[in-house]
Amino acid sequence: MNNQVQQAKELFEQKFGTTPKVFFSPGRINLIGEHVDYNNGFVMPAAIDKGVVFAIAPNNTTRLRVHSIDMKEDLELELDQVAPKEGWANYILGVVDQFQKRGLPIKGFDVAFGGNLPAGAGLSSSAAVECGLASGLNTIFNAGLSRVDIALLSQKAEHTFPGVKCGIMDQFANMMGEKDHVLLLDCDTMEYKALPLQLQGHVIMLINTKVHHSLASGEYNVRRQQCETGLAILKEIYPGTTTFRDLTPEQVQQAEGKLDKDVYRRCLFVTQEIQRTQKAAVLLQDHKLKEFGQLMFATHEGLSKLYDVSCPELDFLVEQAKEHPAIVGSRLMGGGFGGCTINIVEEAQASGIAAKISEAYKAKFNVDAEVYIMQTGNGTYEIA
Ligand code: GAF
Repeated sequence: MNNQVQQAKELFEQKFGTTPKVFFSPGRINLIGEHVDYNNGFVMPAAIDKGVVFAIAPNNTTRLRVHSIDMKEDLELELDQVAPKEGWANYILGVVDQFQKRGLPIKGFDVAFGGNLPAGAGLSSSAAVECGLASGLNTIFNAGLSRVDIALLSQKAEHTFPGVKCGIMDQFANMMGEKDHVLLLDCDTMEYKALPLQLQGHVIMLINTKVHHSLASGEYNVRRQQCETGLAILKEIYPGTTTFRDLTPEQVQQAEGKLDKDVYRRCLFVTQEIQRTQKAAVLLQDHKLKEFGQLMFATHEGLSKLYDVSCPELDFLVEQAKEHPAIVGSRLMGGGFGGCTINIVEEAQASGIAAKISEAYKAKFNVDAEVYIMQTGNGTYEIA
């Protein structure tokens, strides 16, 4: 990351001629609890040590000037001209729009940003851009936002400009992450515990299918809508229900005839995944990694067969993982439709297994999968 920091600073100084403040904003992984953050469930993400670096300073004008180091593109406009655009600009402009809508202090500013998160891999580069910028603006204009405020503002920015109705997991992990810990986040109350990540000689290995996932494709929002539709019906059947947390998978099964087929499968998955994540949290704290891994496989099964967010490449990687006893658990991670699987693997076997699975993947899809051993890290911070 030191290279990225140096590069962002230098480019900033070259382009804008002033000295910036610099922020590091991480990507995230998620051990378990998928597609339940927007369903009042529990999730278990961690910030990682890869992410996006922002160099930022006020420019004493009424314009924003942003340089994307990776895209080699500039964005420049008057603050009162902020409106949705295409591509990466939306993640920037959505945050600026939220500052303006909330009446927070904001004036003209300059930014150079870039990072080392593989795009479209499901490591949440979008939340990293949103939270990194929001943290920078918060500091340079003294907006007085807390870390949780920044996460919520960034989530709203994603809803309004890119138009993805995401839950809070990614932005929360980005702001609240702690090195060597996973966060057990209750997405209903926003209470969380940082659990020490003790992997007993295992590592977290991601395998990137290189299938480009695009949450904005609309499928994500469709899932969210199906859950809302299902919950409304289940509330009528089971009076007193306020969220999916109040329902068991058995209750959803009993209501099968009253729900559209896809809506039923989504609701069944959500209630199962909420229970699974609660069990997983106990297992992790009891150091029962093998049992924890079994739940990861079960999550994948549900995401693939009930929630329909997998793809042949992800399913193949999880099937391959089952062939290696040194992999205790494997599943697709994040929104799905591509991106990475997350695997918990015996450290001593990790590189050998990575090579074998990559070879099988190449033989099947003629694509070179990428493998990353992940390290956790801290939530967004200013680099001194
Ligand atoms: C994406 C979303 F941004 C998260 O809020 C979450 O719903 C995740 O998909 C699925 O668990 O990363």
